[in-house]
Amino acid sequence: MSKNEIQDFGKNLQEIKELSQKLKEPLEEPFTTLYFDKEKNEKIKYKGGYIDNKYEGRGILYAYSGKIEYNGYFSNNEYNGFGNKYDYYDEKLEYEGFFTNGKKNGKGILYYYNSQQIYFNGIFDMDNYIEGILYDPNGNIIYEGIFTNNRPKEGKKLKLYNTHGNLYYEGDLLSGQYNGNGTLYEEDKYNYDYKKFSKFIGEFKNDKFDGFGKLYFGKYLFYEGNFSKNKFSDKGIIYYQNQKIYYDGEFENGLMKGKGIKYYTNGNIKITGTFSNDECIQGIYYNPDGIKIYEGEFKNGNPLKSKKIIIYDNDGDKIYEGEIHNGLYEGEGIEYCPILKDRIIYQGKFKNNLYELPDFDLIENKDKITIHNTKIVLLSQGDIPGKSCLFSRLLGCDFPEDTLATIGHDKGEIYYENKNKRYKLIIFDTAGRDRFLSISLKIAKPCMLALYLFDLNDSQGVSIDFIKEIKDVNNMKIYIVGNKLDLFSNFQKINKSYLEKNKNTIIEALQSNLVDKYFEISVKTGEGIDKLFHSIKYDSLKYLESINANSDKKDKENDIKKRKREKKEKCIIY
Ligand SMILES: Nc1nc2c(ncn2[C@@H]2O[C@H](COP(=O)(O)OP(=O)(O)OP(=O)(O)O)[C@@H](O)[C@H]2O)c(=O)[nH]1
Ligand SMILES: [Mg+2]
Repeated sequence: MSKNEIQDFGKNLQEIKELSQKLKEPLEEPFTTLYFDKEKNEKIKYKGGYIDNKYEGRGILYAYSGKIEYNGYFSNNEYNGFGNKYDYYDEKLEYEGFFTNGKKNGKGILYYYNSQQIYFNGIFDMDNYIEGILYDPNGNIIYEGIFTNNRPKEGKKLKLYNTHGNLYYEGDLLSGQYNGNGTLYEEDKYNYDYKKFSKFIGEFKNDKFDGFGKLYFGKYLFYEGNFSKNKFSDKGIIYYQNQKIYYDGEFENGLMKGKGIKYYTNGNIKITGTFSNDECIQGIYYNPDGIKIYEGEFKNGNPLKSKKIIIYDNDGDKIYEGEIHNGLYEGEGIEYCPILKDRIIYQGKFKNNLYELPDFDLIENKDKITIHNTKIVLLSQGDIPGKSCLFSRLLGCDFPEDTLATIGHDKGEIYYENKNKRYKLIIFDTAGRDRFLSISLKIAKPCMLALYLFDLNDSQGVSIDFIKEIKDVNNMKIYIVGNKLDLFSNFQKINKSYLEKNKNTIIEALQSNLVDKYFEISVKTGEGIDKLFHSIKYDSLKYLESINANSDKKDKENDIKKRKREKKEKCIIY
């Protein structure tokens, strides 16, 4: 139908009302009456013309509720010609007009369900509106003209309602589709990807979200940004329900892809990096307090399964760089000193969080002796930091309830295996009181490693001078070991406030290479002991490897072996 043939819809209305009036007249006799239940003859299903078991001519069709569903003309069992169609539940008028084979076709009027005001007055083509006037629930004209897709063909800022009077779209239309700016409400139940959405405000192209827009779930803003064919695209922001930002970054095909930042609900950054398929594949992870914890490539967004990662401690210093699997150091990696920035403790292969121990051939020296033992000493100065307790624990005993001040020294032996070879570690526990120090340093003479213990809680301070004295004994390796970590809360452990007094001295000792490693342990709870023991084994084996490769050193070791045996001995086999 062309524009200049536009109907006078006022006439349309009048004509239809007159035809409907006629339908109020009683049916002409004779007519057939049909029942829902033939036997009981109770509920009438149909009254009217009935030929060859089909509704034919004028008739009234009833719903099982007893209400009229249709009053009008039939042909071949279907609505054909003029008729009034009602809601089968409460007999509210839905449509009055012409039908063809059960479908609205030709002139007709649709009504709002609740108010029974006119919804649409115009012309239908097999149930589709093609031309006419659309009204709002208050009787105001929304649109007058041609329709496409059952919507006005073209218009700006149109408000469209469903027949229940609910607004479902407010905006621009072109070719009967949402095109331009608009707001779509969930009432439409239109076939969109985001089924849970309650409202979209933004740009449309051919019925799809396309361009900039805001998408709401329930009453909350869920997404604000660009869309392409209904999907998040280019740049956008996803919000938490509390309306804080969850993700701010790039999208492709509805998923996070490209550069982006994820946030915690407290507003702090959680991850910044590169995303793919909604997961961060490369970037930096922060804890909720804003402290950097991981940096690298994340497998399926999981930093704990990564090929290339840097792990940071709470001061933002690197503690590990390399491969990690299920949260454990596994594969090639570098471990850094926790208190001295960029100081490498170990570089090489890791398994189960621990570094791989060296393997080498044990050689007999000229006296037919295979050197497989190393000696270490526990030292402290003045303080009673728990040397004897550590000594007991290393020898496999429980944490002792009571300890006596050590007088003189104790000696213990540990056997352990590595790559099918057996090694012995001899440990000397010494007396820490000042008056015994010169004896203790003599005990240290044959040792390749000294553990300089101090009490993290009640320290008299780590002393550079004492470290130098140890070093002067035989240039041995030194670990500084802070004990009694159990006396601190998690909070204190995170900010390491207990280290303040000694941190600079320890850093100085590490930087000047007087000291090799720094550990924090609790002999009482066992925290850090495995790591310490592993490192002792590693340095012992490295030492043995070097003396096995160097006969001079072997002989020297042999001489040391021949010295007189210490009085007290304890032994453990690992
Ligand atoms: N809370 C706590 N107390 C510990 C820990 N380790 C040792 N202690 C306590 O520290 C005190 C001293 O322990 P020792 O092992 O005798 O100290 P020491 O260094 O051998 O002392 P000397 O032999 O006198 O030089 C004891 O009361 C232990 O119970 C620990 O990890 N945590
Ligand atoms: Mg002791």
